[in-house]
Amino acid sequence: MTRDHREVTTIDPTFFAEAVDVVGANHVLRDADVVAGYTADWTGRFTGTSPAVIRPGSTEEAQALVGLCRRHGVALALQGGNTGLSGGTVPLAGEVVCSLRRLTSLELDTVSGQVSVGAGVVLSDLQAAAEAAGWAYGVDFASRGSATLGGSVATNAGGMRVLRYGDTRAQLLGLTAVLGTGHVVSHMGGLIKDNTGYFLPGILCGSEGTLGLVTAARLRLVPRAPERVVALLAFGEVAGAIEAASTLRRQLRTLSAAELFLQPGMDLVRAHTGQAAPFGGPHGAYLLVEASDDRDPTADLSLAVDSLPGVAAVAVAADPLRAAELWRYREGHTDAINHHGTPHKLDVSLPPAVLADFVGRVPGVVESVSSGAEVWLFGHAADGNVHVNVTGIAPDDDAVDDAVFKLAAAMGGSVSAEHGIGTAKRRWLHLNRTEDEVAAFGVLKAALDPDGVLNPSVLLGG
Ligand code: 2HG
Ligand code: ZN
Repeated sequence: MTRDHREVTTIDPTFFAEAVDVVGANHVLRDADVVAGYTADWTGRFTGTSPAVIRPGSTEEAQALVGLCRRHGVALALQGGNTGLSGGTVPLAGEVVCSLRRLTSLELDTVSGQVSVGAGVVLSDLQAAAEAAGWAYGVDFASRGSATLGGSVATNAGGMRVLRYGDTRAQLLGLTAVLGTGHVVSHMGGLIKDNTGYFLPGILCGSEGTLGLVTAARLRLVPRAPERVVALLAFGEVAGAIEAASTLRRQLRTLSAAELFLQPGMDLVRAHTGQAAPFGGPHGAYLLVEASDDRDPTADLSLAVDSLPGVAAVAVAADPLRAAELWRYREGHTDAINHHGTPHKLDVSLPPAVLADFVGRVPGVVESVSSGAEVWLFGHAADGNVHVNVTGIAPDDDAVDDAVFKLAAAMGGSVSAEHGIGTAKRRWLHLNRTEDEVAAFGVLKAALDPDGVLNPSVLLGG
């Protein structure tokens, strides 16, 4: 399905010849079948077209490529692992895809507890390298096996450990990026105290590739917490589960995740994975909690869970295999939903006080605009982030998106908690950002990417 598709401008063939001079013939991919592997998003909701995929192998090559694009008036759609869920990696306006996956350098500094990574390093590879060196990386999310650090930084990726370590921005000490002007900004020294002017990583992180092409990042690591225990708690009501997440944040110092999901999602995941039911009966809500530390946190977790009101059933797993099984009920949602139908991904966040009310109201709001739609609700209970997934509606039917985003904004929430605006949510940016804020975004865009060569379809390109 092609959504919001625009005219593809013709590109002068000398552009491709010059691109070959920059990155080498093996890294200018023009075979239509190969290029097609880069033009759709993971969910299948957004598809674009592109004349080529170009894969720079260094910051210098990326800089030369940006210069080439400016001279030829060619726009780039930047792509890492292509795991984004807001259509932000898709060449909707016929952009040339720029894949950063070749930038896989990884240098650990075990003394400072920091790492320098190329944009193409895959999250799970960083996590494994950090663990092997006696450290850990504080960000984790389900697409860890394909998502890259460049994309993670560009979108300020969140995930399930935000409650403990913060989002990607909170790990970011510096980065290297090629701005749309062609300047390379590189600040990778990793000094913890360094008040020497504008903190450019803070502007580039979360800018979704619209201001600069991130080629590397300097990230902080956190102490390992190798002893883990996971508990799945069942509640009669969503409000009980959300209240419990908040209590555990206060009472369990070792809490490292508090994930919410509901019975329909549990049933869908089980139908997809073949897993057994964790408990006898159906329940109003589930909260998956994890505690981790350098000493076994099972006793602390059990004590904290025992004092929670409204818990209808509990399964505790310290054994890694059983713990992974419990995690699969939650992490299996994205796959199971995609298997069920092409989803609309409405990644919102709400203030804690209204989160349960929002979850309760969403199905009625969706039903009121689309009677055939199915709603799947899950997310990160401790940081107010609900993933409203909706199937059973056409990919380009925005009525449900509109209704859910308006409800979230009216209740004090955000239309994009952690997935970004991408191309999917440009229409609703104004629900969270004032006219002056959007104008300031435009000023930054014009200053740092004056020719509009970087991700022109993303965030502001409505
Ligand atoms: C998660 O929390 C990811 O698992 C994906 O952010 C959410 O599939 C989704 O909507
Ligand atoms: Zn998430």
